[in-house]
Amino acid sequence: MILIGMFDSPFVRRVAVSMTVLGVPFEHRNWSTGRDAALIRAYNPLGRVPTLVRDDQEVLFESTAVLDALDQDAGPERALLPAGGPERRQALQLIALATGAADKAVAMVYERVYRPEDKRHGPWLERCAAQVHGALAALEAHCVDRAGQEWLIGARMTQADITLACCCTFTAEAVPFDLAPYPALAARVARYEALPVFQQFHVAFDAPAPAAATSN
Ligand SMILES: N[C@@H](CCC(=O)N[C@@H](CS)C(=O)NCC(=O)O)C(=O)O
Repeated sequence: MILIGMFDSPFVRRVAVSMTVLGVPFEHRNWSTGRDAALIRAYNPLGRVPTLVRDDQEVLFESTAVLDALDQDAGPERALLPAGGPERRQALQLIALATGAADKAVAMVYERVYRPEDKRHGPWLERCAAQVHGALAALEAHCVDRAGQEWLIGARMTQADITLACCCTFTAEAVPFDLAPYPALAARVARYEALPVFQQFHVAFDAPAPAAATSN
């Protein structure tokens, strides 16, 4: 399989970590949504990452859809998203909070990268920041509830843990947001980030090139 996208994207990174946890080997194309937009569009009409080219050349995009396919391949015993019931609902809600925070962080980065400085819209940036803080506070509450438990849900690592680390680290590093006001969340993210599988795919945030440089 070929995974397209840079690991400073929380969405690409959660796929890379998940593939590694599931033991799925992949080739990596370190393509930027800025300078390599045309290359990415050849596989994904949206020009977004992650994009996964499967061994049979089927192309998947949208990280949730990619992860769903990987879980299907892995089978119900090894799938990273709990199979059903309250655990699945809870995992999906935690994932929604974490990816939602990352989505808003990406929007803030794009406002900075793609809009001229004198045209940036303060109320929009404030709204995004409030939404990120709302999500981080809700994640903090869950981490407080899970104090002393190794994983967010049940007794093994799930997609909620992977997504939490990837999205919170991105949010903290790319905008940046200080996680200190969320100590249980910060401690859990730091503990996950120290694991080899997270270290393997951690790279410094590299903002996409501004619009003027991406017309290729
Ligand atoms: N919901 C999407 C979000 C992916 C996303 O926002 N990717 C960013 C990089 S972090 C991207 O491709 N940006 C380029 C663009 O949207 O134009 C997913 O989970 O795959």
